[in-house]
Amino acid sequence: LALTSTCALAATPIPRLVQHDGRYALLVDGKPFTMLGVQAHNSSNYPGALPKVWAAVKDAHANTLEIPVAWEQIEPVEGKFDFGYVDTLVAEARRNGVRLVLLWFGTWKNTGPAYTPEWVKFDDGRFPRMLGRDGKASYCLSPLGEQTLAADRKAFVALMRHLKQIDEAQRTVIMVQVENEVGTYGTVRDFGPRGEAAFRQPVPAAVLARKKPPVPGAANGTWSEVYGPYADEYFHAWAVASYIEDIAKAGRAVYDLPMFVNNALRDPLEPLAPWKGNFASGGPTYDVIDIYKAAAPHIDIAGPDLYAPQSASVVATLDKFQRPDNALFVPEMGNAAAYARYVYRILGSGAIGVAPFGIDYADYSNYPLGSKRTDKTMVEPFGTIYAAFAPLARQWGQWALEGRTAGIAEGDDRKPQSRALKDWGVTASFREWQFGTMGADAKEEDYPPGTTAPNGGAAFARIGDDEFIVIGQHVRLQFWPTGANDGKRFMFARVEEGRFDAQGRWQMERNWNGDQVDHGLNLPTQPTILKIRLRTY
Ligand code: N0T
Repeated sequence: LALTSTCALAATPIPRLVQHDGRYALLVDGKPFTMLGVQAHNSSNYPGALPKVWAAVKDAHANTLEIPVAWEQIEPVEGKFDFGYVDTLVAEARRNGVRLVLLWFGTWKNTGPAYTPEWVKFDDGRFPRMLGRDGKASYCLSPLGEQTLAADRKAFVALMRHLKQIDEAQRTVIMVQVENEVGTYGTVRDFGPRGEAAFRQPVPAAVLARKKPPVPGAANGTWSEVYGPYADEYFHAWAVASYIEDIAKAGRAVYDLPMFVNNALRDPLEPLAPWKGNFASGGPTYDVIDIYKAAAPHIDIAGPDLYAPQSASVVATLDKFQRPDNALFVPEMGNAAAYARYVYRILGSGAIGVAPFGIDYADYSNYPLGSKRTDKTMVEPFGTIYAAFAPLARQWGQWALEGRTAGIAEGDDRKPQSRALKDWGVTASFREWQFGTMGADAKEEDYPPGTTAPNGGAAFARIGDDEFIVIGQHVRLQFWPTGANDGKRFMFARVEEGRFDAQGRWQMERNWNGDQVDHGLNLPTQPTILKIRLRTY
């Protein structure tokens, strides 16, 4: 018996990120896994708070819960660790049939030290704060504090060691976020003695090799010589990323789970300019992803937290964070209904996962960042979409890795959008009735109900040369021949509506024809799944 269980243990592969031609999949139990995630509220990381979390996870049809583990709760007294909450969390996640992404709230949570233990928070001598340019102390712990780093690393390693002990056989925990929305508000870097000394050092070769200066500078030398007006921010990004690297590396040496950082964004649409107080300096903003890659090779992904709902901003951010060297992963986005349509865009783009934030029935509303609501009606816009994707979570991850997917979310301009899916194009249009075409002179009251705010979207998977799976809502789709099919005549061979069963097998419910295809494929309010086959003749 002992032998059997040892074998079973060794046979559960550890989660890992794989890459193929610049596209990614998160492997869980050795197979691609699309994370249909939700994140709990910040203060729900206690056993007594979990029932209200699981209820929302269930309504969301999520397969993964992201939830904090706070340094203050695992090491309230220095050197004495308490993993009671972690044990409860992991056991309950298994009972609820979901995976976990743990968020390490250590030295920095939204840049601040609030989740450090009291023995850290109030000992400025041992755990120094940064100094601003004016010499005044910042609220933010310095990334150059050696004792802070050693203490955080020690606690994180203890957590990873404990996870290995309790979870190696089951792999309920699939990823770990190291710190939360790091960087610093109010000062661009640490101007204390350590900061000044480090700032005068030459830029490390690994950084030089990856990060080109936005304005011409010296090929090597000090931060100022190479990066000119960007030197302070880039130096701080390097200091914070190096600190995180040290923690992640030590943690992975003990238990090698994929690890990531999340970012409170800078505006992706305004022209790049040196820091002027408008975002957290030193965080993994899009312009310093190269510095994070150079300084923190044990961090797999820098992910954007989407809290600006404007479609132009969301699209620009997704484009900046999805790179051949950076898997697309959205660790947080607002839980307001306006964000739900972005799930199609994000998963269609081949992201490894996404998680609306604050999906939790604790009586706390995230408005105006998120929804005004705190009940089922807050969860539902995400839950209906996740329910459609859920049986496909494995298959979708495989299709994404193979580059077979695409996604569209209705824009704030309500205009049609097109995508090329190899030899077929598809155009999505919005606010259309299911039959016929609206006149150009349509007034607001002429539009279909439920379309006052943008909420349409569709995700596509090209499962054969002429065959597609589409999941979508509030959208009209029109296919057209392109590439090798360019100029050919074509018809639908088959437009099946149905669903995937729990084993991921297609269950056809009806075949769309006649009115249901003559005016485009009109996906209704509820997320709908089609299996489409086109043919040329
Ligand atoms: C997020 C969450 C939580 C355009 C806010 C968002 C979470 C943290 N921070 O509920 O605190 O732990 O990661 C920052 C949003 C910045 C405002 C952007 C407005």
